[in-house]
Amino acid sequence: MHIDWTTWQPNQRATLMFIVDEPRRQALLIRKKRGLGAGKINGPGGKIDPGETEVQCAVRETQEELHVTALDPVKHGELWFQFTDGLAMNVAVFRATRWEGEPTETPEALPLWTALDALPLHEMWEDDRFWLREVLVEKKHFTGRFAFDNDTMLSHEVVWK
Ligand code: 8OG
Repeated sequence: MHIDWTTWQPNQRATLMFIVDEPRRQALLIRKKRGLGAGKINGPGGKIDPGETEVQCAVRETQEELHVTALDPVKHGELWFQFTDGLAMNVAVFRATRWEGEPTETPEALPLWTALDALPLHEMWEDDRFWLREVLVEKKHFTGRFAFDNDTMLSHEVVWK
C-alpha cells in the first residue's frame, strides 16, 4: 500500500493521554477492555466528540476510563494512522505530570502504573516502540505516520521536532 502523506486527510480524530509520575518514574497506562485495541496496553484516550477540543477529549476520556483528572496536559505530537480498511485516524498525544483522583478500574479500562524503564511495548500497538519512550522519558515532540493492516504495521516514519 502506497500512501501520499503530503495529501493525507484523517476521517477520524482521537487522543491519547499519558500521565507520568516523575518522582516515582512511572506512567499511568491502561489495559483496554473494549474499542479499537481492546486487550492491548495503552494510554487512556478515544475519539473526539463533536464540538470538543483535542485537550478536552483527552481529559474527558481519562476521567471516563480511570476516574482521574489530568492537570496541565501538554501536547507532544500527532500520530497519523492509515489502515488498509480505509480508517484514517489523527491522534493527538498528550503528557501530564499532575493529576487529581485515584486511578480506578472502569468497564473500559484497568489502570496499570508502569515503570518508565520497563514500558510493556510487547503488549502495546506496534508503532509505540518508535515514539512512546522518547515522549514519556525524554519529553520529545514529534509527528509519526504509520500504515496498518489491522494490528500489523506496514510502514513507519517519525519526525522529531
Ligand atoms: O474510541 P477508541 O478507544 O476505540 O479509540 C481508539 C484509541 O486507541 C484512541 O485513543 C487512539 C488509540 N490508538 C489507535 N491506534 C494506536 C496506536 O497505534 N498506538 C497507540 N498508542 N494508540 C493507538 O487507535
